[in-house]
Amino acid sequence: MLFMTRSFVSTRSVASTMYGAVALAALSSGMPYSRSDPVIVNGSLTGPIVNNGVPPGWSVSSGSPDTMDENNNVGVPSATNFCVPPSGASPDGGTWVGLGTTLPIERFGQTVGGFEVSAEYEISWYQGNFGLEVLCTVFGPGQNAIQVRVDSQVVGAGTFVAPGPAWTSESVTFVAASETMLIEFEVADQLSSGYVSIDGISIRQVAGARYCTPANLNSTGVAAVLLATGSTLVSDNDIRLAAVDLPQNQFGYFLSSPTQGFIANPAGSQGNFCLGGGALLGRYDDMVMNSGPAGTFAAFIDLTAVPIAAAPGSIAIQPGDTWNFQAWFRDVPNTSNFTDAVSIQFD
Ligand SMILES: [Ca+2]
Ligand SMILES: [Ca+2]
Repeated sequence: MLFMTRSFVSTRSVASTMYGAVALAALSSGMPYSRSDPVIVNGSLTGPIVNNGVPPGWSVSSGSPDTMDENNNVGVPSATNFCVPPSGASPDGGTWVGLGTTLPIERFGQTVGGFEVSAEYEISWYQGNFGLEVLCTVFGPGQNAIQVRVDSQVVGAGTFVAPGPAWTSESVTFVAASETMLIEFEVADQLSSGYVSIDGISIRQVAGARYCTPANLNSTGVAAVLLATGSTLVSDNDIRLAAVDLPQNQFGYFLSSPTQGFIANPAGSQGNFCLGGGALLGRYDDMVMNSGPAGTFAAFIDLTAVPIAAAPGSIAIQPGDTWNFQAWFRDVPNTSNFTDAVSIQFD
């Protein structure tokens, strides 16, 4: 403790101009001299089962959102009257929040600080449309989704799905307008009768620069996108890649390379390959994923072991390195395609 105190004092006394110089250098080079991620409080939505109540850390904005799980629909103890029972808890686990379209519209949220103005962020969550039995029998099942409001403006919605047992992984992106913003969730189609569940909410800063974009259209009629989020500091080892807007239920994997390239329609693919080849081209083919009903797959990648074609088969990213990422996926009928690509300069 004594050492800590003395060390602190002596560091401060070195020269206050040191700090100014370091800060200026960091600013002028665009380096992340500090990283303050926005922090969602209780993104797991953990709380007691309650009809008309949200978990700690969250506030009701409108109507009566409920805290529930697979054994207690709409926050009513022992109620299991779903349209379609959920397969179980979401990948986040535990309780979640259910939102209905009964008026006034059910909406909840929290004020989140720590945004960097003008930076892009991804809000991600798990979504399930398990409904409420009476809505199914009286009104018929309808497709619905969760939509997100940032400072009251709708910034996007998850995949519209009919009542079913599956949780899907969803996300939207937005650019921060201020350091502190109100993040809220509600049902997207408020004119239909519906009851949709949400769990596992997180916010991450978008990393890297997109190139080779937009990708060629896939069978869904849109171009698939690769989204990298997290920290560009190698020491954080916190980069998550998400391939979105893919066809449903198709296999795919990520690709990596320190160089960029361009090959149109390689091996009969409908897409473009935008990485450099050679010994350092890597395929995450030990991490093959399925796009599922939401048409997306995502994973954290290990910056200490990026796959490469050459021996020994993987390499550790170093500060100062630039690496490029893309995703390949199968598509119908009997073809394949690619997302666009992201280039990340690591610090
Ligand atoms: Ca949860
Ligand atoms: Ca309710």
